[in-house]
Amino acid sequence: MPLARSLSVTSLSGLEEWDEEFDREDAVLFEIAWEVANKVGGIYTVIQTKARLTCEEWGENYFLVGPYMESNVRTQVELIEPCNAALRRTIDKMNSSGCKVYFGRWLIEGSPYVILLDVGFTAWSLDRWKSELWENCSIGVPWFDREANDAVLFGFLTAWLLGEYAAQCDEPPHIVAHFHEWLAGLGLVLCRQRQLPVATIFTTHATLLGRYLCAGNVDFYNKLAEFNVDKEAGDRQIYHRYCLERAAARCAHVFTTVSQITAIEAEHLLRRKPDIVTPNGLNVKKFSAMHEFQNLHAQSKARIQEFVRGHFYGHLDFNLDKTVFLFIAGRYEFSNKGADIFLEALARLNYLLRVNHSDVTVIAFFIMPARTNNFNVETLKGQAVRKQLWDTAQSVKERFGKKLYESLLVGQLPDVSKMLDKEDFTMMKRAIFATQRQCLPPVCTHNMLEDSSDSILNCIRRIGLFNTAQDRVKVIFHPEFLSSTSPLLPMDYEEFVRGCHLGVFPSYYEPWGYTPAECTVMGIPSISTNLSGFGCFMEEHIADPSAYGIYILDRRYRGVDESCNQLTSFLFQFCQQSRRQRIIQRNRTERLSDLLDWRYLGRYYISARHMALAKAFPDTFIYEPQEPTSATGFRYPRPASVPPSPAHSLHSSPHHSEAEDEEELYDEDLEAEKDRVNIRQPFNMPNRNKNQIVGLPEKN
Ligand code: G6P
Ligand code: 1S3
Repeated sequence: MPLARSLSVTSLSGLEEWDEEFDREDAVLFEIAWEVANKVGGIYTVIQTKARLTCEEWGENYFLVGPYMESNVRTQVELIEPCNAALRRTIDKMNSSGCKVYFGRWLIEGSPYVILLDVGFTAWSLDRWKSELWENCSIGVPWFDREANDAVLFGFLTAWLLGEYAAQCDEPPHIVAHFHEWLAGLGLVLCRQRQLPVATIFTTHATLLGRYLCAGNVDFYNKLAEFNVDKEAGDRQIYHRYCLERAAARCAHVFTTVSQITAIEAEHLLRRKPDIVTPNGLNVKKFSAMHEFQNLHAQSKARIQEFVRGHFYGHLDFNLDKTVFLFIAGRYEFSNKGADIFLEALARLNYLLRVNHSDVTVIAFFIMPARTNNFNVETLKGQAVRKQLWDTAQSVKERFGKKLYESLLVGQLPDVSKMLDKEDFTMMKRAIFATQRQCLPPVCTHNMLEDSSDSILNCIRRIGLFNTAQDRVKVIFHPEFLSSTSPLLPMDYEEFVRGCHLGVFPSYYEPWGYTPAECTVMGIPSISTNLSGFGCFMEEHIADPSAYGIYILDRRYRGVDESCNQLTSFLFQFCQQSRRQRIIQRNRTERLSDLLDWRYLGRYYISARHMALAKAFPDTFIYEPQEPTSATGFRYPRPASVPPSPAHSLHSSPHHSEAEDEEELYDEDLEAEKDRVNIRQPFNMPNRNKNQIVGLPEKN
């Protein structure tokens, strides 16, 4: 029956012509991760967004396996009876042996089946399982590491589940088990050690050592080959976790990671070269109206502007219509996520805008959760003052309207000088007095628990970006994830991103990087780096990324100061764009969405599964590696039209309005749509050295 298909080891090329149908009638797929129905970070997004496509492919034979967390289950999972007899017997057997295993549907797109394992309920087995782990694998897990203890329980339960399921099936099916990240990895190791009939895949989304080393001010990429990995892990007290991760990577039939750059990292730190790179995708929303995303940008921007009106009350001496909103968001890893060089570049941008007498103001948002005890009074007061001004304007308007109406009713034009009376003026003066402020608009929206040692705040203190009137760059640090129920900025993350002009993610350590990818599918330009999986991926597949609003910062060949200058110049260029240029750029950015759609990127997961099946069940599945002769892949060409430069150009008509401008843009964009590259049609590329992995120095 099934197919054979060749793949280069870490290249993304060579899959475009894939059209073979894979017979998976008697195959079952289990996907196992700690973040199934349990949001911790990026892996949740991978699994949640990919579910629809995987369900379409595997139907009733697809099961996600995760930990049972009561609060998550209450809001995200519908518990039901197991969907087939073998699974019912498996779960009954485990439950009657002292486990708590739940079955349900995860209420997300695709409604996949989930099997949830209550690790707390089997904590009584922890010591026994740890001894077994030590005896069989020589991995000792210390009692105080709660996360590692959970990994042990979850691993043993997963292996038990898979073994039991295989035993309960009348006809043994071909089981594929795909494990994500070290927390789920032990299940895989046990499957191999117990010789279960399971094809195993392990995906690492970041290596433990990579994350720790990068956060510690190490010249990571230049020293990759030199690290004494055991010692480094030991020094950081993560040796046992590292052993679990490395064992999973080494035992898997197929080992994958999310980007080429992390593939190299894994090769050095986990001592195994990934068999294939499985980049992260998203569910791309297609609007029936082509420019709906532009309208959404305008609507969301108006809401951010409202917040800014309140936040800067008393200091609104800048033109909001000429204000550009930048943002950085994500896990609070100050230098790994590049918040350090973003702040430094903002200080330099502030200087450049001032000396060039620019009329543009920049507001940079930092959305990174830290320990706080709620919003601060000054920030809340800002929104209250704004509301009061709004209410005053509304009541004066109402009284004005009433007088106007009465005057028209008696057939007279109103005497405008009498339309506002003393009471109205008093009310307005009182409202204006309320906007007087003795302090500067706050840099931080919350009371920070570790204010004096906070990295972002300390950096702001050092570079002096305090939101003064002279500053052309203002900073707002919101140390909490956004929520539509917030009394301060009631917007969810997606709405907020849509309303901004540019996402800035100058990461030093970023295996993939969902934040710039999310910007792209919403048509918002972004800055990423050639040390992030996303940045390298875009660099590889787009001829001129910056023309599409994908700015890729060089953090690989330049020193920190030079990278910072490059970032400053990206930001300064961006600030010089006219509205028309920004609209065109957004159209181009959004055109790249297809590239990040699971409908396309899901193929790499399919390949990984086929490879694993062929390795685990060689009598039934064949995998014939072929050496690729030429690198065929897709590549977005430069945009057909030259970059627009209407900022200084003159219109033939003196009354040419902005609305007319926009209509033209949309016409131009329709034309540009014809250039859209169909990524399913291979686009010829020049030959490329397959072993050269984009994102890292070539080996001598
Ligand atoms: C979208 C809207 C336009 C609006 C523009 C503002 O394109 O459709 O109506 O003028 O956004 O763009 P800007 O880059 O200035 O926020
Ligand atoms: C990891 O999450 P992180 O933000 O800690 O996994 C994500 C999903 O693969 C990835 O996008 C990110 O770069 C990694 O770092």
